[in-house]
Amino acid sequence: MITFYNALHARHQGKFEMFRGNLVPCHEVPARADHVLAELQRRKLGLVQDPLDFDVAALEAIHSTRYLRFLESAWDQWVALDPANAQNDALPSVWPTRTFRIDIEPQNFAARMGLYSFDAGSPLTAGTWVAARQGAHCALSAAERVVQGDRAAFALSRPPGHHAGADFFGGYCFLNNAALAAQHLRNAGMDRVAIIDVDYHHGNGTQACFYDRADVFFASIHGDPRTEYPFYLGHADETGLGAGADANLNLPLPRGTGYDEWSDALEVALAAIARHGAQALVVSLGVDTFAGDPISGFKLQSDDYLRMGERIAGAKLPTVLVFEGGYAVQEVGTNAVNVVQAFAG
Ligand code: OKP
Ligand code: ZN
Repeated sequence: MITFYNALHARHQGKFEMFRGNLVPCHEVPARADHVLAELQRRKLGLVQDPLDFDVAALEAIHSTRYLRFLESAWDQWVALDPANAQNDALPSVWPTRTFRIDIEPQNFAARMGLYSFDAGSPLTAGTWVAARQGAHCALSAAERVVQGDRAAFALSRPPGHHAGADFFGGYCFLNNAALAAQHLRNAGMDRVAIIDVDYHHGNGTQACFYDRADVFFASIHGDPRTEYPFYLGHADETGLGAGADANLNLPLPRGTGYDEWSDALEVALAAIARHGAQALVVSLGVDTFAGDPISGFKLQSDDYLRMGERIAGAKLPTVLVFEGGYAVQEVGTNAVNVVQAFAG
């Protein structure tokens, strides 16, 4: 299977995220994607290519124009506040919660950061826009390959995407790569598309993008949001809205879940996707379900990712695999590439 690799990913390199009152080193580091690339090449799993170029309209299919304009210019605005800011990442510190207005874009930069984000764990850096845009182009390129008839394609994009919404970043995510891929498949004439999100964390951004739509089915298997990030979305009773009623399936599982129970949820998700009649599948491929992951709570072993890839391939749908989380840096290559390899058979 072909891989579209974001060779610009390391331009996004956050220093610190907020954790229990301290700034601690980021978990979402460039070495993650480097390890996945090295493992793909070691196993000779097919061509690795740069993505195609897309214009901003391809991103506007999912993201709001004012959010994209903000992301593109945010670093320059941050440095314009004070040249010394160039040494620091930009992190939000104030947010419009309930009762506040979000229709007026504030002139103050910190206030705009808060308007367009939902956590203080996702530093915006000098290269964030360039890296995130190239990562999104990887997802769009992989979707285009599937449109052209490939059985599957892998988008090795970094930073991840599934927490990013139409107009907000958070959870290390800026542009929603999986949502962009799904929308690209729709625009190319596939009437029904499904997304399966196997990252440890609920894909709140992806869910929100398609929550009121019947044409894109979203299924997610994740740590129960009552205890796990992103906390405020991902419960089992979120089944879709309006035309999207019954086109959203959340399968939250408790901390400590291993592959036996996890794979039961996978069966439920794949059965629902088959019932939906999807013509293509997008996989939000996070491997932070691994037992050794430093920020997650499931107990999958490296071999389980082989079974996962084989089983997802068994859905027999043209498939776009999009890299998401996975923070056990030494094992992330093995685990992600196990899925890719087993999928390819
Ligand atoms: C991104 B993806 C850890 C706090 C959690 C956010 C996690 C974002 C995960 N100290 N911070 O892999 O879904
Ligand atoms: Zn995750």
